[in-house]
Amino acid sequence: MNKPVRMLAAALLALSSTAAFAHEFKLGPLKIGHPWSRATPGGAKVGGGYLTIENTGTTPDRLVAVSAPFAVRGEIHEMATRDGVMTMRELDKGVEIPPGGKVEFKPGGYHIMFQELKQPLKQDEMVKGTLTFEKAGTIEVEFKVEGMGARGGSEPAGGGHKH
Ligand SMILES: [Cu+2]
Repeated sequence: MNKPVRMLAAALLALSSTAAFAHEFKLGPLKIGHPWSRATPGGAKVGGGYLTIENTGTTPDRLVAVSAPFAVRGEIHEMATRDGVMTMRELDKGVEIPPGGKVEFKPGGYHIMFQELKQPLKQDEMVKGTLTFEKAGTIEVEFKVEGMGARGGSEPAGGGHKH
């Protein structure tokens, strides 16, 4: 093996061993990156959903609905700090994905909220969910369930909204 190839192999190995299980879905001009969720304690009624949506097209689209077989319903939420207070609200009209733009759903920002879970989400499982866009239509994706503490460090303690 010559040197550059060996370095590449080492880099790939490092990447795969440090999590970075990245999966992607495509729907028309939309690229949906790494949908993930967090493991829930038994009896939990809500779970979160996170992903990125990139619009490689020339017209805006909009994520308008989310559903999953493991929850009674999915909602699109936004968490934001207003006047120093962390608040959350449901976005009835969904989230616009501008042309050439990329929108990130992550803890502390836009997120999907799975309401009335029918089963706990277990770490390392892949769970199915369906995303519906105003123009591009519907796509089934899989959410990778991460550990309970995954990227949750930025959220307020005791706020009662743990996702
Ligand atoms: Cu929420």
